[in-house]
Amino acid sequence: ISIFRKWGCIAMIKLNPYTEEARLLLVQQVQMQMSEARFEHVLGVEQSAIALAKRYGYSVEKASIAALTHDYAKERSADEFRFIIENKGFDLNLLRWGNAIWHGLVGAYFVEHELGITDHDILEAIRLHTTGAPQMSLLSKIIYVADYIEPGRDFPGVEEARRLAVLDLDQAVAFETKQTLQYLIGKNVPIYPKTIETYNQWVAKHS
Ligand code: DGI
Ligand code: FE
Ligand code: FE
Repeated sequence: ISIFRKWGCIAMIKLNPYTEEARLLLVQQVQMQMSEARFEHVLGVEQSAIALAKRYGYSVEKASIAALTHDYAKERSADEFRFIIENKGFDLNLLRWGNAIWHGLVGAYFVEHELGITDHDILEAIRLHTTGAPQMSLLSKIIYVADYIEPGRDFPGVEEARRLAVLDLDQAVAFETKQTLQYLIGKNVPIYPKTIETYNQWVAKHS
């Protein structure tokens, strides 16, 4: 299975039209890239993202594709990420960070080049799903929030995040940003500058 996951069967899939069959092929490609537990998380994010897309009037299909691919690269090796950063035009400062920051920002590169997904909104949503950003498209907000509130998540604050998500997506983005930053500071880990920019835009009160 590990050899299969590593070398096998990565295929560019035709997602337009996004039929039930096309979705299932994408689901297979994603499943091959990750553990069972992470795959369950991804399906949960898809469920939440579709609900939010319906709630806020966004394409259910694009929400599904972005959700299914948001953690596509999460189990890639550090060496693989480093290779892409060094050779495919990424900011070399990224080398000082790790999987938490790479799997979305650089992970979108794998999604584009291995799965053939070129939709800019989808790729942006993947890139921003961990850190957020001061400016986010509707899809980026949907994926950022869905990742946090999917049914499998269970941590203090998740109920409040779910409540806000149906009420006001921007408030959900702000709540999640504050919670995540507090959590990271509690662990004494370095904060990626974009995470702070997100906080300044969505949470901080400017006088
Ligand atoms: O990939 P998931 O686990 O579904 O969720 P995620 O992509 O939102 O977050 C992945 C990890 O990244 C999570 O443990 C929180 C962490 N993270 C988010 N922002 C930052 C961060 N870690 C560091 N060091 N710095 C950040 O700014
Ligand atoms: Fe992630
Ligand atoms: Fe995720």
